Amino acid sequence: MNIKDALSMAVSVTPSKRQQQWFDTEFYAFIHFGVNTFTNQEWGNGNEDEKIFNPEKLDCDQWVEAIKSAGMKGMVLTAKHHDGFCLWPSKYTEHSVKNSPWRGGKGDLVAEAAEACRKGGIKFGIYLSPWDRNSQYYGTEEYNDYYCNQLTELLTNYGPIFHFWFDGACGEGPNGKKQVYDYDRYISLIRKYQPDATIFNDHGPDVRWCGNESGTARAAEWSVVPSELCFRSEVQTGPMPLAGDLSFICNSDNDLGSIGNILYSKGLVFCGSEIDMSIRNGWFWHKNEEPHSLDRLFNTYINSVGANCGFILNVSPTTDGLIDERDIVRLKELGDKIRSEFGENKAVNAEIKIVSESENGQSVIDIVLPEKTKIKYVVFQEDLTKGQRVESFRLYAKDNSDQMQDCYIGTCIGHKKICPIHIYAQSEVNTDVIRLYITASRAKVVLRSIELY
Ligand code: FUL
Repeated sequence: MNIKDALSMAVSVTPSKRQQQWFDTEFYAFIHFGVNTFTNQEWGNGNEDEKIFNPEKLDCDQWVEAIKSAGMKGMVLTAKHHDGFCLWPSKYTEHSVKNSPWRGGKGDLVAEAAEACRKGGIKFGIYLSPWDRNSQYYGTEEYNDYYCNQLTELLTNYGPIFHFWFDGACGEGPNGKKQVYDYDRYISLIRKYQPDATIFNDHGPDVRWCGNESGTARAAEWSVVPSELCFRSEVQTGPMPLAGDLSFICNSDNDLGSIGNILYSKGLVFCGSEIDMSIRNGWFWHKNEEPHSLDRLFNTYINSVGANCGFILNVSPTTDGLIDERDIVRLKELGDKIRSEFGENKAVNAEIKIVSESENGQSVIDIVLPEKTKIKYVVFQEDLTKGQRVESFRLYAKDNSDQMQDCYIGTCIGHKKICPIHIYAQSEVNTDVIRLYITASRAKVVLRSIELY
């Protein structure tokens, strides 16, 4: 097989409908809430008294308003964290809201959160920790039944779930044993009851972990990656021409989907990367922590949503059951900043001119504006139904002396690439022509959109 055929094979790997929907959701919230909120811990040990859980002013509509003010389009709730405490009155354990004073033991927080999302017009998702430090079954085969029973309750009683989050953490349970998780069973239950939900896990099937919790995407974040990394995803093609040993590959590596890796893979999968980060240091609320700066959050947005990743930003309700006022302010600032930076697409009346195009993937495209316009960002999307193609590109802008000046060098594009331009040490240019050089592409480039802001 020659290199061209191998690259066409890589390009034939495309997202499923649910993966495309997930990519289009782009930015959504994580909510970490549970007994840890009341013990001021990050990881509960599983023997917390249910009576400590009493968020007296709980108001999920307030959460949804705050989430929407940041421009987020969904919410994923920790229905159960590692401590095993369930935010819904599960039939299968006593360790839940039903034994807490909250709503007189009659409350169901999953139901309230799902309803608030539905009312507020955002999507609802679930996190159910496989690691459970409370369950007596943990470490035995019976635990997989227990987990599947809980999963079934969550998948069948709370309406549509857009995203399901499997935490990779696997520690010891109350009897000192570790559990072998039956992921095949868990995944088939989700497919059965919620076929449109994407499933996140370190190794796929639909969405993979970006490899850190600090909000950092790779320089080139490919969605087409070796099945050796995402071994829970559906293999779409392979073996690749140099198929060999990729057993070293791991999700904290800096390089996953480069040609240097994929040519050696036994098979390729489509699995997008998700950036998970909390608005503060902790995942749960701690009174003494402050939200990250607006700059840090906005940059993370640019380097996640704008770097071919999804962005799940965690917000943690307080012991009252409300989002902290400090976070409310920061979320709104973030939303305002995103709305003002990306408010008006200046390319709507632009002419797109193909200057040159070659079969080997290289091409030159001019974006010609009717008049000189101030531009800060160039935003591209590839048409992923045709596979992820672009390896590298450069941007030039015509300056005041009609010279083409380089203003950005990029790697892959994928679902979305936001390019903040830099020219003469400025982050804005007054121009009427932006030129895109596709310097390397796995096949002829197919863009879904070109926008200027
Ligand atoms: C990790 C967990 O251990 C943290 O507590 C948190 O839930 C984070 C999102 O995932 O693996």
